[in-house]
Amino acid sequence: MAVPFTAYLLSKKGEIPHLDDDLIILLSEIASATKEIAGKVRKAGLLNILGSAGKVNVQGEEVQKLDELANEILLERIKNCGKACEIASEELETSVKLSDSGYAVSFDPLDGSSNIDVNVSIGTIFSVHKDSVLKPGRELLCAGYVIYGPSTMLVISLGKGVVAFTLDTESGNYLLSHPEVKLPEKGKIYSINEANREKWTEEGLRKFIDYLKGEKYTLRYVGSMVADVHRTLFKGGVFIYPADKKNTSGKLRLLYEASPMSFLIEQAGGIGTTGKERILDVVPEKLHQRVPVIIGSKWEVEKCLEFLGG
Ligand code: AHM
Ligand code: MG
Repeated sequence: MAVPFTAYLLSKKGEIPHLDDDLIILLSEIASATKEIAGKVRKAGLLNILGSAGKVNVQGEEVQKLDELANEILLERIKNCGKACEIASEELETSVKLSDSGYAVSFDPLDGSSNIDVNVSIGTIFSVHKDSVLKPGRELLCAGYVIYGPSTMLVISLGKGVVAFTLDTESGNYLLSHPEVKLPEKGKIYSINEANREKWTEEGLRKFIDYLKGEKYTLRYVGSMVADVHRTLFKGGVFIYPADKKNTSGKLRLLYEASPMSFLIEQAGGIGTTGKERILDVVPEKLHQRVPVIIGSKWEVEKCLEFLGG
């Protein structure tokens, strides 16, 4: 019988020193919130929750109804469980401060907004720091994501490797399905929005992508970071969202996307870099800071850095 998520966390208490009862309660609550979101995502077309909410968020992006709903579900659940001192969300301009110390949670409630209306995989990304969200990724206690795909999966790291759970829709439990997720040292896939090629600021990046083509790599790009990183974690290769003339620091947010995903990729044996420094070493200056992202298998990321001259 596969192990349910909370039972798994309880079994790891001795092994992972920072995994105390409060963190277990918090993570179980986050998992539970994502089950509620998964339920809404599955029935979205029937509940009149597709389409735009008619607002623009702090990032200047159009808010989808499901973005808003997922944000409310996570926010309420995390607040009510009483274990968080601060909550930061990609959809909120400022963080919600609840107390001076405790667990600080950052999340992107529904990543891959452009795919919501077309029934393509989307996800939730979350991470936990001690006391404040404005800390570098190397100090994370935990990071994870849930992918709402053909099956709903919860992928998480507590700083000792990566494990994955699959939602059993019959029992309503996340059950341990992948006890050890390891990234292949080298893959065959690159993932980047190549339509922006002429806008990329680094000539070395264009040369790197041409090199991969010469090496017979294939391109996969969903446009949901969760889906693209999920594939990269399991199959290897590289996912890139670079700086370009329009987005001079890239598009992806350090706190909600780059840092948690980099934590997971590193914990699975890969590398995450901005092209200039390790993503997990970037000290956030502000909540919605963006960074260029190059993450994936060791071989491809190191090769990319060679092309970038880093
Ligand atoms: P979102 O959080 O508003 O959904 O934006 C982030 C998404 C990522 O999931 C994805 O990697 C990227 O935006 C895709 O951007 P683009 O359409 O420019 O390729
Ligand atoms: Mg996002």
